Amino acid sequence: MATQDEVGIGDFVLLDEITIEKFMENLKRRFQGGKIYTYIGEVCVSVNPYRTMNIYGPQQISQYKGREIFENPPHIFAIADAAHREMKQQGRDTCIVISGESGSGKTEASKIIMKYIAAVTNVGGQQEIERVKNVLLQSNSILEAFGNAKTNRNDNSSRFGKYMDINFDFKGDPIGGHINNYLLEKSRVILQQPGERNFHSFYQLLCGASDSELRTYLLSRDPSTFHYTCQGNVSKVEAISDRSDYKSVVAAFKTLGFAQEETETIWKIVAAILHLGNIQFSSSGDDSKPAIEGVHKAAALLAVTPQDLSKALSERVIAARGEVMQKTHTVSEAEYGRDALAKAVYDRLFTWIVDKVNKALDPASKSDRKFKTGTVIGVLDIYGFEIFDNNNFEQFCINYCNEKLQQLFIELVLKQEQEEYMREGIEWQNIEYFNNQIICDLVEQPHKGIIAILDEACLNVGKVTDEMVLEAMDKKLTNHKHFTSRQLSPMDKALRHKEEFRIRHYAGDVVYTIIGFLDKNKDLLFQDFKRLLFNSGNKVISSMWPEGAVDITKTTKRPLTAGTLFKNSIIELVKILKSKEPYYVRCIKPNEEKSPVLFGDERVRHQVCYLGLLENVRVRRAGFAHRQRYDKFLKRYKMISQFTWPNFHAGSDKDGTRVLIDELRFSSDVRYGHTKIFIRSPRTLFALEKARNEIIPGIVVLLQKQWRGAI
Ligand code: AD9
Ligand code: MG
Repeated sequence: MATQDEVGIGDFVLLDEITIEKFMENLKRRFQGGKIYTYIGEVCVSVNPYRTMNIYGPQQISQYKGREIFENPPHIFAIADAAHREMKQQGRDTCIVISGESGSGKTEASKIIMKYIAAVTNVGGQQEIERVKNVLLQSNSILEAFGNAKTNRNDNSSRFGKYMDINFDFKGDPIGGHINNYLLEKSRVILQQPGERNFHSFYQLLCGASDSELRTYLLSRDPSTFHYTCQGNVSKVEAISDRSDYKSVVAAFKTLGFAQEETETIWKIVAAILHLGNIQFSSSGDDSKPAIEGVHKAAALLAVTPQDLSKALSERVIAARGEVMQKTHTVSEAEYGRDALAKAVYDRLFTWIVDKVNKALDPASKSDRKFKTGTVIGVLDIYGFEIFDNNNFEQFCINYCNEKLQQLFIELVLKQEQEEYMREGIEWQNIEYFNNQIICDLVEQPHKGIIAILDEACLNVGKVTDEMVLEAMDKKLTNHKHFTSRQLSPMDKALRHKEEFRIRHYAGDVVYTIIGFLDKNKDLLFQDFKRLLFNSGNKVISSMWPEGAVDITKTTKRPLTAGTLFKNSIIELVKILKSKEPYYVRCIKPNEEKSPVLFGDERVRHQVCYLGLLENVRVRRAGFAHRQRYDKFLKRYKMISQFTWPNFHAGSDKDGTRVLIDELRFSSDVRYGHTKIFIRSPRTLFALEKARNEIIPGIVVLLQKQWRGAI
């Protein structure tokens, strides 16, 4: 329980009635009263305030440091502290799973958590730990520059998934970390919807670089002169200063130990991509190569010759039965190739940067002292559920990933909780909830799932079109409750075109267009480009493309598709999260207008429902706020009773627990399981803690006296 803070109720478990109306009333009252955090037991519900809150300063840090969740008003610091304390005291890996739709505040929450952990650790002021903390914090500005962008949902939308492990030593100080990144939305490099931007890095370079740097990168300052930064028709975002962000990123590169040559290459690649986007092709007659304009700048920045770049853009080498042949591109094939190159170069750059950040964070890399990696706290901040006017393969992947996280929440918070009551022999009224496993299956099932159907089409050597993939889906998914298409329900008004299909996601219906799915799933890049970049005169660029060294006549195994790779990585992620003690932050977006005052009842209610928050409260409340093994319970509270202090000798730990609870008259609030005590109200726990805190000083004095007497 949170101590009663003045606005509304700090823990939904304590509402007098669990209805959606009461839930909403409390959430709204608290939001309007400036209280953005509310608990459901140990789950923290966070509503995006869309304004700077003065609640993350040193005073709050010391207020929450080392305190139990229920001792203070709700705050994300309490969750961070609990995860840190659990890890330190119990030696268990923990993780903080932050979920919620696009723009609900996940990335901000993850940064607040990291800052808190940095603030409460390294009291001894060790230099190496200070360095690690700096690297951890500053890695954010680099990853956001290259992996975030303005979308129509969020000005600083994460376009990649990020799971970060922070490693701690036995004192609980950070000694390193590791980032896993998930599928970057690379199509944004070449295409932006109206109102959206490319990745921040492009604008940072154009706005932040000095005139002389711009000359090095052969750039003019105006984003509207580049095809890859002008399509959305916005280059400036009010809340973002590209200029100062550029400076922060450059400083962060330094802190993380990127060499000057590496930093320069990174920006050269960004600039080269802008120039690639401006390359034009025109038909120069039947069957001959397309004429190309504007390759020089991109070639210079990539350290390849203009001739080689032109060649790679206008024709490709193919090997059939050991023979090598040239095949000339049409204009549209050449344009496709150019865009594929731009996307691949950016994607590879991003992965390379993440690898470099990981090297700077690697706790094992400090050879002077053999670090043991110790325990970890994982922080998950992934792209939130999103619906746009046009939803493509990327939204399909992002939304699938959110289904998996919801499934994890259901598993750990709703399902296992109820199973534990049964296991422990506690009387229990089952709580119904929507299990989205059926939607996860729709996407990931072998043979019948959407990814499998896509993969099958990609394997086909004949000409397969996106439309044919949709037909295959229609056949295999005819009666699926969560899938439909124009073919299956012609009267459905939401489906405007025959290329569209709809998935009924846990968080709402999304209409996807199948166009581009096949291509993005195959995710091929002509070998010619790989060879070109491997042969770059810039050794940093060359090192990014080792597969360019492969001989064209050597048959290589067909690589896994983008969909399957993503699915595998998310399944792996879920496995990692399941192996740790989870803490949850459930983020809610109060309105679409980014307003600090608007609380859109309908929008919020929708999120509360699909996140399963009400069911969470019901399970928690009909159940028990707290449970603990008898031995642990007795160890912590035995000093409260003269019958159990200093030790209980009259029976088992369970008997001792019972004696203690009876004496304090809490019997009606607890149930005795086979191995654990279950406490219904957090108030009881709070009272136990209070009694313990009052008694401990007296015991310390007593022990000191005894100790002195003994010597
Ligand atoms: V996405 O799925 O990556 O598109 P997020 O990560 O959930 O999304 P983000 O954290 O980026 O959302 O929050 C969106 C914006 O809300 C931020 O840029 C801030 O302007 C604003 N925000 C979110 N949380 C806070 C906060 N605790 N205090 C102040 C906040 N502003
Ligand atoms: Mg984000």
